[in-house]
Amino acid sequence: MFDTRPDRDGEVVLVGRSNVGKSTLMRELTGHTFETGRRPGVTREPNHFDWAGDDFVITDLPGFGFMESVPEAVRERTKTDIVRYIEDHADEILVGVLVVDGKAAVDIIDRHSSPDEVPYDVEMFRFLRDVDVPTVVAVNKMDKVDDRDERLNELAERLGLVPPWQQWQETVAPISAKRGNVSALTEAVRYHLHEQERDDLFKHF
Ligand SMILES: Nc1nc2c(ncn2[C@@H]2O[C@H](COP(=O)(O)OP(=O)(O)O)[C@@H](O)[C@H]2O)c(=O)[nH]1
Ligand SMILES: [Mg+2]
Repeated sequence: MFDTRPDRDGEVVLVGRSNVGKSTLMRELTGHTFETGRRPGVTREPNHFDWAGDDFVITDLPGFGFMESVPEAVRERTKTDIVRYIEDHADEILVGVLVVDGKAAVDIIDRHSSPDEVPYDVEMFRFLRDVDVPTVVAVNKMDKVDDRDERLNELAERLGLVPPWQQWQETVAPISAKRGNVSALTEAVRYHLHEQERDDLFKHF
């Protein structure tokens, strides 16, 4: 599994639950159409997109999560594969983009919070930071959210980021991939690229 990665030194990864809009975002960032909204949770291979002559790749990791059609064992294996991929390539990964559904994320996090369970999105956010991958949470589907600031503050708080969310614009990026409104994300990604002296990659964002 996961042996399809092109040999590139710089990488941005998208990670998140199934159906949050990773493939739609990938299309928005690359101009290339990937399969969206079909057989969610079933695709287990990453989608890589790279450019001839550029030492850079964007990777859409397989969706993890809540589809009932996906057996528990497959879900666990997918999660393990994702974690291992990120660990193996942490040195090359310039930015990790955790994509969440802005309408559903807080409810899902709360439903899975208990003394012995850390919700997947929170766990993945902490993991990315633990392995020193600069992380941006792309809060997608904001076109469906009415109480924007309230939702974003709640989400920030669940991630351990003290509200107001506006203090965290390098980390919390409200977007609508489907509507082509991703500028908050591209600005946050550029911030982290700049921090790593990779302004040469701005042309992709
Ligand atoms: N309303 C809305 N729907 C979106 C947005 N982005 C993606 N979707 C829809 O969410 C569904 C899942 O998208 P997809 O990109 O396949 O998600 P993935 O499983 O994370 O790759 C599709 O029906 C998309 O059209 C968005 O910004 N707003
Ligand atoms: Mg997808």
